[in-house]
Amino acid sequence: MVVNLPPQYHEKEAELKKAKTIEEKINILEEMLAIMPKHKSSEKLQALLKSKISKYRKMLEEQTKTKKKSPVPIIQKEGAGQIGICGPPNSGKSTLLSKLTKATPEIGDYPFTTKIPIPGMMDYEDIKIQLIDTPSLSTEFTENWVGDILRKADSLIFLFDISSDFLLEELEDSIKVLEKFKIKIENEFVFTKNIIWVGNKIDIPSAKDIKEIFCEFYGSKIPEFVEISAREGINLDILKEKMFKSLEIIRVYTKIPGKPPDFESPYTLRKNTTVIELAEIIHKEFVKNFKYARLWRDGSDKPIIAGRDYILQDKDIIEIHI
Ligand SMILES: Nc1nc2c(ncn2[C@@H]2O[C@H](COP(=O)(O)OP(=O)(O)OP(=O)(O)O)[C@@H](O)[C@H]2O)c(=O)[nH]1
Ligand SMILES: [Mg+2]
Repeated sequence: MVVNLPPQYHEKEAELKKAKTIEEKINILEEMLAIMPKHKSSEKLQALLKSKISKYRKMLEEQTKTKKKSPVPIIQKEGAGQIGICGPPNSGKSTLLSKLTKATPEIGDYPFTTKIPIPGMMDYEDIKIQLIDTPSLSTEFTENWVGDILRKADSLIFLFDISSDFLLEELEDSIKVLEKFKIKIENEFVFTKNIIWVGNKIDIPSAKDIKEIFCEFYGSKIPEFVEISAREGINLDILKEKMFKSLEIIRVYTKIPGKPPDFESPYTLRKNTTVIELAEIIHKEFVKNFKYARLWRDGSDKPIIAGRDYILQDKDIIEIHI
């Protein structure tokens, strides 16, 4: 039997195809059911819609159940600093983690491949930096624990796909999530953490044109961004250096008088740490009986005589005298 359906029904049908969430699908199906003429000829179609609605309701129930059950993942900090990798879906976050560490995250050419945070340790010269790959940022799907992980990290990489035709939408949507997570200040392009902006997939030819559009919209807001190809390994050394700088830490090597410096295990300290603060970390005795420190800087073989409040710099070699 032919069912005479009003034009609004077909419009809803088209909407249904585009609907992303289960909730949206249920709403549209209910509207379709309401629009449909209620007579004998449409009984079969009505039943079909009803069964679809009940199927989606079940899926929704399951989803809420698993959401409630899944514990919030916690990642213990390791190494000299922790950097969270975040960004829009499919931008290459897991690929980047796999290139910079020994971790083997799942990589897929579809969005939302990563469901749980994956840590990995990256070698940077003589220290190790912990990276965490996270599920992508989307206003619809990202769970709140992703925000916890990103807030706790020492700094962040925001990785976007600079060859994507939907780049501006993707950026806007992900940045909205950072706002919800209180990592971005509301209505301002200001962030509560050090963020390294990274455009990935520059090996794809379309990246050139899309970069122009990106610069037009974001150029004044993000004056500096690194262009890389995670897959082809382009500019990863530049990125690694930026990652180290984003942590705002320094390495200091200690030395016992008359012996060579210990280059094996540097102390990693906050920028602007003083000689006496380091002495405190090494041993209380050094603080109590501190006289002076001999300090070698920038590869010079002439030591500087440094007092308690002398500010240390990256790669200083220090000998504390008591
Ligand atoms: N051409 C090119 N493709 C890349 C590059 N980096 C990643 N890809 C591809 O992009 C797709 C997505 O990569 P993933 O590393 O899974 O991306 P993701 O950001 O972790 O994705 P989700 O976890 O789903 O959000 C895969 O097909 C990768 O092979 C790159 O530098 N160049
Ligand atoms: Mg991933």
